Amino acid sequence: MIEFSPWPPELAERYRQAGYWIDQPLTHILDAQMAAAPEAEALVCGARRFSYADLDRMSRNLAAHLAGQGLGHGDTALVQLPNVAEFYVVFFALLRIGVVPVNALFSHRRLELAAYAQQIAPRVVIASRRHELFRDDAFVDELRAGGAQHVLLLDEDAPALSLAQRLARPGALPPGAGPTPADQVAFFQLSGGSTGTPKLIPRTHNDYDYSIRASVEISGVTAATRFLCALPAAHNFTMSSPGTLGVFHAGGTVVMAPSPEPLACFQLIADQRVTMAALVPPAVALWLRAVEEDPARRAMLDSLDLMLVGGASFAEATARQVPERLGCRLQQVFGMAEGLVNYTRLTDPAEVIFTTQGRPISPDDELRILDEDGNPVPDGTPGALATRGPYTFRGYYRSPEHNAKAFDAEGFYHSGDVVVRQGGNLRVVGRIKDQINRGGEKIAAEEIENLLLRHPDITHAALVGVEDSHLGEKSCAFLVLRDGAAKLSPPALRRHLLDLGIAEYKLPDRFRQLPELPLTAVGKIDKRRLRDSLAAAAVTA
Ligand code: OOB
Repeated sequence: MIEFSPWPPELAERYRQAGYWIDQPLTHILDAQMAAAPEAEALVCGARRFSYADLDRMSRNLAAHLAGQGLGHGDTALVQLPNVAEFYVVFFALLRIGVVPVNALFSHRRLELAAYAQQIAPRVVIASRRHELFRDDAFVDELRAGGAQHVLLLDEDAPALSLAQRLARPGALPPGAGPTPADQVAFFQLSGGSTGTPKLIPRTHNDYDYSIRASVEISGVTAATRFLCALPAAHNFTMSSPGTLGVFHAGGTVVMAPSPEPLACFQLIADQRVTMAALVPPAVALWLRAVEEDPARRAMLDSLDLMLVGGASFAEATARQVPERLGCRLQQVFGMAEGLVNYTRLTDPAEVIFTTQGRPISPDDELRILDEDGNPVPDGTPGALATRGPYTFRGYYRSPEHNAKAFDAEGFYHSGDVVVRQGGNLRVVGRIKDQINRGGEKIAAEEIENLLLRHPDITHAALVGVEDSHLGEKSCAFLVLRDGAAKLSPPALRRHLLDLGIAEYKLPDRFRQLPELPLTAVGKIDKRRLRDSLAAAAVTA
């Protein structure tokens, strides 16, 4: 079994009593559709269409192959696939035999994948030759040296390595193969992070399944829903809020889009009669602009009924434009891979939908909004969010030190968000975690600072967020160089970071070199002053 921090027995008991945890593995999502409507359309991916029966058959073929190789409970997999149907085939195949995957984002590069591999020691690797890391066999060989025995690749010709061949070759599951128990880890979600290394979030079948079922209700997903999967498939928003798994749960159809780029998405919406989409705020802005540029495009969005927006702060003025310009309803989502998800409800008054990020999924989501001394603040006053509940995790994988800081004695997870509660709804108004939210993509400042410090000429580094009209926030790295070192150019600094293998979205947008970094009274780097200096420079510029 994969270790994780369990809920205390009395809470587990309560979540079962209340009907949240129903002790079914996530594979039940597929089994239920196989019983109800196997020929219904599950997925559209480019020119390919997959029924639930196709999805089930291919995932069983792969599961049978892997189980036949001796893989099962206690094993892990590192998966990196783009937005393609195979993402779900692989996910269900691994769940089917109790192999626990980490689904890396397709934008992740060597550093992120190596960090995940180091933490889970995967026996299985499933990736795509279209990704630069897998274009040749160097990284695969490294993973093999670390214990990965089974490698399957998409867009690969060699039969031994070809994922496509494995999905097509019929196989039967050996007796005894099955998912992990529902109260155990099903897979790992990825944390946006605020620490030096990317952290993993164990999610159990029970907790994840509940968040999916409840989200399906809240967003009104049905078998008639046709959902556009345009954000990265592996992200928690895309997977479960209510996301692709929510759509499968309801028997609807997922339409894969390679990215949220508006014109390609509009065409898919028109061709595939998409009814529901999920976007981060900068993508919404691009969609609005595309309609503004050519109002005739609005007709392409005819079938679109509901747009979910989350992942980063969504300006009220932009929110108000969604129904007007895109012709669909809006639902705001404030969630986290760690668990807690808040939604505005479809029946809420317009003011609530435009000006808040909604309220939690569950009556048993316990929220505390705390001042600097850890005391609850009154409604209407900003405070730090802490939460526990039936689908909020209880600890990062193998990270006792960080867990000691992220959780309090009562098991509340401190998300690092600053929120205001008003009339039962939350507004996200700030952040105390050392993270930059670059249009929904999260950057842990410490991770980038550590990598900058690996440059021989850099002695101090601090990464801070800078306001940005499109992305909400961009990143700026403040650097102090070794005495006598020549100034470093931004391209050279980016090259240094890329050579270390980070995802491109984590590259600082700006660099500033200073003789020294300002310190607080206790001698920590004063990031507030750094941020203020940028804001002041923007005003005078
Ligand atoms: C979602 O998940 P993550 O894990 O990438 O990021 C979580 C963090 C939150 O702690 C918060 O800082 C920020 O992203 N965030 C928002 C937000 N939604 C997320 N900040 C302001 N307004 C919002 N609406 O981002 C995620 C997971 C599930 C559903 C939706 C988003």
